[in-house]
Amino acid sequence: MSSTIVALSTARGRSAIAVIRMSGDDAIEIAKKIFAPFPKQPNLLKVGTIKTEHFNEHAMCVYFVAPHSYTGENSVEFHCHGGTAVPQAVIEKCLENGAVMAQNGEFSKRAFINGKQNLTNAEGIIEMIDAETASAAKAGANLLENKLGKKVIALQDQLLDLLSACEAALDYPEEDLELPTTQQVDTQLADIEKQLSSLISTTALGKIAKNGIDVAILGAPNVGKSSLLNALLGTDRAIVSQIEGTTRDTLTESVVYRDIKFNFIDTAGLRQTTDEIEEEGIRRAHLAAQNADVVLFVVDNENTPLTLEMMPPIVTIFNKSDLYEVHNLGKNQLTVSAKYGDVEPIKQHLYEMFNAGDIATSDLLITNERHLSCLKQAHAQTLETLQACKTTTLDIVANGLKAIWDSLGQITGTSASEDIINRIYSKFCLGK
Ligand SMILES: Nc1nc2c(ncn2[C@@H]2O[C@H](COP(=O)(O)OP(=O)(O)OP(=O)(O)O)[C@@H](O)[C@H]2O)c(=O)[nH]1
Ligand SMILES: [Mg+2]
Repeated sequence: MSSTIVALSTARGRSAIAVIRMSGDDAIEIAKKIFAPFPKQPNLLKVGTIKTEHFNEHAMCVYFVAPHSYTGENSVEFHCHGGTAVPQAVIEKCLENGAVMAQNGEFSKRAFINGKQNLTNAEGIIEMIDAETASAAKAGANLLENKLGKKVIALQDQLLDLLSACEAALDYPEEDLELPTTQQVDTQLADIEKQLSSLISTTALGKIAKNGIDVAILGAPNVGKSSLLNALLGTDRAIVSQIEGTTRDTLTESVVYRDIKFNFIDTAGLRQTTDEIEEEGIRRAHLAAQNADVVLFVVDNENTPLTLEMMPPIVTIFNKSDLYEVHNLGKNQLTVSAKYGDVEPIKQHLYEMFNAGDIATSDLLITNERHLSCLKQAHAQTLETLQACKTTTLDIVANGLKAIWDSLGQITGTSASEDIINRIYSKFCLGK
């Protein structure tokens, strides 16, 4: 017996319509008490009235009978006027008649419990809701369409075949079953290892699809870093002046270029200083550079020594190209005029540098930390088991196979703990 939950499924605030969702054993009975005339059939939206304490709300109602609903339970949706007061009054009516307020993600969690979705589907929904670019939405849609789930299940099937062959031979030695040789296990496992590492290797592109590319803009004072940020964004975002040391705080703004989000970080000019605030700004500039995917090192003449020692790759930008000419541009060096020229070539360069074009053609990218850590664990166990194939007996190998199977199962949820499941669904908004 499941309680009947209710929540507003559309965003709060002023809007044309609001959708209120109710799910649970009594959802249809409760709806019948408050909405008339109640639809005669499921799955059809009908116009009617909800009598609330202070007013009559002209709304629409549709109901779904278990298991044919999003949650797999009896469910009802009211499509009423938007805003704050009307949806609130409708929710009150549901509560008065026995429903309880839903927790964040409770509808989706029930869908999981009722076998309507697996964990990667749920995470795909979250990624789609959060997506700011088409690439990010596509990565979410792939999860929702169960592309990763199917891949994981295929790998698990392969493991299960191996495991059952090992176990049958181990458990029923008297049957004289043909024992798979460790050599056979070895070949198949090597194939699984290859598939896992190729999945893991999509993470770099996955991160770009989901979060974009973090680009820190560094350089000496006055070389035109803030001018460059403004030009890249196409807006007058940062203060620009001929006074050295204008920018103190780091300043991050994003722009979408060919479906990829670029997160540009303007920073304080690098120089020796005794000014405490400026010093802090410079410390933050270095930090931004360390955490970025790439640094644009801006200079404003041809003779600046490139003395930047940092981790991420560096693209040197010879700015103020209207004032001088650069002879012999090297690899990862570009010349632009932030003030007078076109800075699109920088975006183009970064786009190509990170192979962002491959995102559109790739079928499956790992975009989720949790999936990555399960895959890495499975991969490490595969390597260990491969080693065991060479040095130990079949029963130890079988244990290894089980461990890999379990790690993969955590991705889709077949072997995930209650904690993990709760954590995933709590990320949902209310009403989802
Ligand atoms: N001629 C020319 N001047 C530029 C160009 N880009 C920037 N400037 C000028 O250079 C000066 C410094 O520009 P900013 O963008 O404030 O430089 P910054 O690197 O952010 O400086 P700080 O914040 O002090 O570190 C301003 O007077 C800009 O107008 C350019 O392409 N050509
Ligand atoms: Mg500046």
